[in-house]
Amino acid sequence: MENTELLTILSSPKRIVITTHKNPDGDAMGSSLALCNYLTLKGHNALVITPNEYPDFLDWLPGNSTVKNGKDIPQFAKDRIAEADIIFCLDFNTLSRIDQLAKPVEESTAFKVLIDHHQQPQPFDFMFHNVEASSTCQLVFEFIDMLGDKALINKDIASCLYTGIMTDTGSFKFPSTTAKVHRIIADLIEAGADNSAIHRNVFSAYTENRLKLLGFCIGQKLVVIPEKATAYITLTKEELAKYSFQPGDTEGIVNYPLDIKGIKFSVIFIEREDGIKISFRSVGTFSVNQFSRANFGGGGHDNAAGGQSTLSLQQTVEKFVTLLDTYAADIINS
Ligand SMILES: [Mn+2]
Repeated sequence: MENTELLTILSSPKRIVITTHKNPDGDAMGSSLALCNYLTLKGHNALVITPNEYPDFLDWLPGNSTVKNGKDIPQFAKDRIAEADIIFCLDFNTLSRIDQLAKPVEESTAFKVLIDHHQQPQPFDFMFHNVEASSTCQLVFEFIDMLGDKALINKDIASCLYTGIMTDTGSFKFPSTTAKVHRIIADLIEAGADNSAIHRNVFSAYTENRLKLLGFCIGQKLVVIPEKATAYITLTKEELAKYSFQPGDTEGIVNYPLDIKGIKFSVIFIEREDGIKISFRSVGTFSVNQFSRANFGGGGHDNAAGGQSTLSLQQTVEKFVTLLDTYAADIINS
């Protein structure tokens, strides 16, 4: 569909639901709240509904207090989705990523818009999609710009967008951090985003337990396989409980093994009630998106992907270590 048709749809006040992936991260919440703030400014009745809770270090985001957690109030979420004119799906590529919200979204007759940068998205009524984009927040910036409303990006919207670009680029160091990304960031700072405060809000907001959990992972749970340029960490339910695990506490831990010289592939396996949650990271050409799709029912980006396993933690790790024999050459040459 053409942009002009979307412009027509958005030209009168609409009931809008914005949703994002399970276990929302900085890009998921930053993009959702930026878009919500923008659509509200434009006179729409917009609401962000998440599939579940998200970490405390995102609580300061402008508009946070209006967000509804669909897990806490399932009937409300279903009703709002059912009566929506437009549903925006942000930072995910397939409805299975929004858990129990998938069915109501699928059944809704609303006009459905995808704004996302993950690979191989399913079809939507309107797709603003680019796998080259650093983040969904970058795409929301470009989406607002495309609608001719860049001048409406105020401090609140800019702060949300800055947050997601910052977190999805590893603080502006991943290869996706192009000159264009820096120009957008410059625009966001000019629009009022307090970059220094945002970094502290997000990255210097650890609880004592979270910092100690990180220390435990690196000090006692890190397994390094130098001949395969790989390192991994495992966490059991008991270990998480010992450090009073809160959502978000394990976020980013998977990146640390890549700080070891020569390590190109890093994985964390986390035991949850509903199975093993896995995060993959790589540097260079080794695609963890393909690795996860082929072996662990997940996917994402070339250098950052998620996955899962219904085997036990030990069996999952054994499967992984066996697979390394097949992939070692690709990892080492990455
Ligand atoms: Mn993202």
